[in-house]
Amino acid sequence: MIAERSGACLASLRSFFSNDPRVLEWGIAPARPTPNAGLLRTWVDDKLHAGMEYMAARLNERMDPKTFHPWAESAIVFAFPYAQPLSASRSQDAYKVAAYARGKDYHDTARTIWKDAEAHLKSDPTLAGMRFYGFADTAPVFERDLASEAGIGWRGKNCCTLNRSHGSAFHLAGFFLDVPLPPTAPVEEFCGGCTRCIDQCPTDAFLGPGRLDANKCISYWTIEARGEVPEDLSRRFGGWIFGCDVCQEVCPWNHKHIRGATPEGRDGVPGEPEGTLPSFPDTGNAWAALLRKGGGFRSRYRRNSPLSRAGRRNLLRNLAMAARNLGDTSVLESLRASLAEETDPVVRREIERTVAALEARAGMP
Ligand code: B12
Ligand code: SF4
Ligand code: SF4
Repeated sequence: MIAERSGACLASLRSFFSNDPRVLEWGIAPARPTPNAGLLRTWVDDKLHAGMEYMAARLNERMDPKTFHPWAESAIVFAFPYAQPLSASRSQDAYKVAAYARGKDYHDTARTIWKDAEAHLKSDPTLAGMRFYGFADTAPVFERDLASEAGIGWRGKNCCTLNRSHGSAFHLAGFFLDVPLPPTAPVEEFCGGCTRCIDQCPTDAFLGPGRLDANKCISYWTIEARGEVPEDLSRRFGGWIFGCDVCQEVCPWNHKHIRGATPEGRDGVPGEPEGTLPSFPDTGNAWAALLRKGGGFRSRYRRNSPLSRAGRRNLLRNLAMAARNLGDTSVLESLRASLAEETDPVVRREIERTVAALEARAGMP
């Protein structure tokens, strides 16, 4: 009976994933603590999670899927591409948004894929009563480690799950099943002697290979943190206003994808309906106008975009930091207008600093 269920499940998974153009890779891991679960505890104990308290909460569940779902036997992990390819060609003078966020929210894409998978699996009468739980950064799951266990890729020194065919420009998601399945073989590690990601991180956020201090990471500060960013750190953020792709852009395993792609050329994940991407401002002034109160940010990005995680307030703070770093005096007028209406002390301070720095740059008294 168990063997029959496992066989049916494996066949159904194979037929689903081999016909789904949205998915780059998939694999199976046993639902048990991964051999590296201890790395997660050390990371939290060392306070490398900065202000992300959700990483410290429910740590045991994150380390062991069985604590989370005692019935789980197998974890199916799949990878699907970022909304846009990584781009090395974007100007150093530009305001930048991470590739994954330049499109619709990946949680929605993941949910659609796993719901389709669930329907496909349960259409087989042998599997109709199976237990199923989907995740895509929506639950306490150690996704990159499960991905390594499921043979999706290896753990790069930049922490990202890396794959020889696809680089790292993909998201991870998956689902737990109550069916025991044979695990996929893990893949070999191919970083070799390379250390480009560690050497070229603008804020020196890596304490060592695969060990990221979120307290120094641009991605943490621009997406997750709501407080004031230490000025000696924000000075190194360049034009990033949401996330950061540097440690992936410099990775040789991503270069063929960067070279082969027109930066804004693909509309979303292959296999999804076209025309789902919200457009992005291309100048500091246009960003500032969008981020004014009533400037349209909420209606454009509230739903269906990763930018909603940072929200209008954080993005305005980030824009002010980036304008200062880029020395973009053309946004002075717009930022003064924002200052006149903003009440949040963190955002106000950031804009004031920028206005003062840009006025000095423009030679204004
Ligand atoms: C918290 C978090 C963050 C934090 C902390 C990142 C971090 N490195 O821990 C911040 C906000 C900084 C962040 C940034 C980003 N994130 Co994030 N994040 C998460 C989250 C919610 C948890 C990650 C976690 O557990 N961190 C704790 C540490 C210990 O775990 P880890 O880095 O995942 O673990 C591996 C390494 O530490 C490595 N390791 C540890 N020690 C050692 C030692 C050696 C020698 C080696 C080789 C490796 C190694 O092994 C661990 C297990 O595989 C996951 C979703 C999830 N639920 O898992 C997404 C997730 C990891 N993020 C993701 C993405 C896309 C990003 C960004 C690229 C977004 C951006 N462009 O700005 C950046 C990349 C930054 C980076 N280089 O890691 C994707 C990763 C996809 C991929 N291909 O790897 C995930 C899986 C979300 C998703 N479902 O798609 N993120
Ligand atoms: S995302 Fe940016 S700041 Fe964070 S570790 Fe990578 S290169 Fe450094
Ligand atoms: S840049 Fe080099 S060391 Fe870093 S993840 Fe890529 S191959 Fe590995």
